[in-house]
Amino acid sequence: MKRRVFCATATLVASIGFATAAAAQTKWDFATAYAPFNFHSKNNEQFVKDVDAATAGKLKITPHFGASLFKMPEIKRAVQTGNAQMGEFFLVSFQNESQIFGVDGLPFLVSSYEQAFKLYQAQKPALQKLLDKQGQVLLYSVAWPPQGIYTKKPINSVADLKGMKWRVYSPTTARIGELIGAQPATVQEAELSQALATGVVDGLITSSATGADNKLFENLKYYYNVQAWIPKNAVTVSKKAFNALGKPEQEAVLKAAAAAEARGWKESQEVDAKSLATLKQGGMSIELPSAQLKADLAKVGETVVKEWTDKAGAEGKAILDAYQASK
Ligand code: PCA
Repeated sequence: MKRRVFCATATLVASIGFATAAAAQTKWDFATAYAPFNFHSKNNEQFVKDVDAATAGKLKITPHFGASLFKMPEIKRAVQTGNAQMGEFFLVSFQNESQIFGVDGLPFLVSSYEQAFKLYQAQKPALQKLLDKQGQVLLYSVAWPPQGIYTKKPINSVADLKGMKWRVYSPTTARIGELIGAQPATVQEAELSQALATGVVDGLITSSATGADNKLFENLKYYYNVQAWIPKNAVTVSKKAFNALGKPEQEAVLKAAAAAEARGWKESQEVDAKSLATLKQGGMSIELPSAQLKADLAKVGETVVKEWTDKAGAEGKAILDAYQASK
């Protein structure tokens, strides 16, 4: 009997010792959806290194690239429920949850990175509030390059897009698909090459970067640089995980996040130029839209913006007003 008590105490002492050692180092999983060579992924990797250095290894973040831990549409919820402490997801994909997530997917609202950043500043308070309600802290948000149209055949007007198997990634791109008479099909970026190779889709709107990352020139021949919008990824951390950190570690995370945001926006612009060159090298024709295509797309855009504004109500209007005032 005595011996058993001794054993239990020894185990207890040992496990307390172990717990103290474990508490000295916090480990987070960081779920992301894009390949390790993608510019967002590289930026995230640098963030992880910066946090590691600033906390002297006290906070170890493991990034999981290429949707290896969770698929992109699951990542936000994974952070929300604590299944991953950190995650990166594509904001406009979540527009059905709240219109606030979709503001940077509205056609022709911004025509430069500078304007896209202003729109982000106008969106940010509502975005932070929304994510906070969902148990998350917004760490940083980085823009993809402007979105253009990839096709197999040349297009001169929206009528030429009719019947296309149109890959979509958000409620707005699905709505655009309907308005142009295409057949919308949701495909995640991680499955894009396969969907094109197998003919599930044969046209889409995305960035030069995603075109280059996925070698879209292997299946598609034209890129219309219409610069329709500049959407963003968001990187968030579970509020619970963040609050469990000591003050110095919290500060290190926020400082590294601010640096990641600035670096990411700069890199996005450089990657756009590099990716356009890669597409060209791969044999893709880089085109500017014809006057007709531009006018047709502008009309589709107007419908989409109006529908969004109706749904987004006062909060949406406040974002657009703040943006217009800051322009
Ligand atoms: N690439 C991602 C999101 C936006 C972009 O440029 C995609 O196509 O899914």
